[in-house]
Amino acid sequence: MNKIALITGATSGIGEATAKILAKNNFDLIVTGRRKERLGLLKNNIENNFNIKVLTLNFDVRDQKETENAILSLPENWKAIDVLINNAGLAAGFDPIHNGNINDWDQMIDTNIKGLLYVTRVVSPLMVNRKSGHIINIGSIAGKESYENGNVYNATKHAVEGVTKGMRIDLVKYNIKATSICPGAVDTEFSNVRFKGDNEKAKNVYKGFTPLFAEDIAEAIYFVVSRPAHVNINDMLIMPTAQASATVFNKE
Ligand code: NDP
Ligand code: 8X3
Repeated sequence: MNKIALITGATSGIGEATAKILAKNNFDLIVTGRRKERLGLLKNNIENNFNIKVLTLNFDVRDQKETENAILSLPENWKAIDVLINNAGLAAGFDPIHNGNINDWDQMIDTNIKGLLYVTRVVSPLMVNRKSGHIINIGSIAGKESYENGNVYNATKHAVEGVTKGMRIDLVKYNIKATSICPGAVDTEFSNVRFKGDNEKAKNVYKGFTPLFAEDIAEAIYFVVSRPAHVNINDMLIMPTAQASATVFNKE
């Protein structure tokens, strides 16, 4: 029987690349996100290329009821989720704290912290019942250090670090693994979202050096989920070779 992975934020970037690499390695998938059309395209693409099954769940992780209802609506056999990848997240804005946009703050806190918790609150009891599971939270270099204008995004990713440690402690007695994967700069839609569609600004972020690509992180996630049962990777910090810290780059 195939293992089952639920990936939040599978409509682009790291989540989408992870769906593809797990499909290639015989995981059945539950892929989620707000953009329903993209979920349908991803399902078709994966099912046409790999011999596995894909279910799509279309919900906004910021809505607790919608999140709970969507996951609890899964057919019983799909509730045996082996791997949960809490990937949905974003940065919104890039302002100093005294000019911060409150809506941006709310969106980041509601998605990156509360959304991750809402999903985990529904999926983790299913894992506890089966005394088996693996929760992977996508943190960031932004959760290891703060940088200028990163303030609230930094705070949300520091929270992901904290809660991953807490999950590991609470769930160890149920044989459940918890891992945080913390990338540096990855060229996805992340910066287009942060800069609200200003694609020139977004492109600039990755100019003059080779950033990570979504597939690099997906490969790391597959490595982590494919360790033997007695091995857990607690934390993985993955950087572009040309990025030494949140702000120090070797740019041309
Ligand atoms: P993308 O913007 O390409 O992907 C973000 C994903 O999150 C999308 O699939 C989006 O789906 C989903 N998402 C955002 N908000 C919500 C929401 N409210 N409800 C449901 N899904 C949501 O960026 P990345 O792939 O780069 O980002 C993935 C994760 O990696 C994020 O947590 C990010 O913070 C983290 N990260 C990114 C880095 C980078 O440099 N790119 C570095 C370190 C960490 P949809 O819009 O369809 O809902
Ligand atoms: C995304 C990486 O450095 O842009 O988490 O915050 S960074």
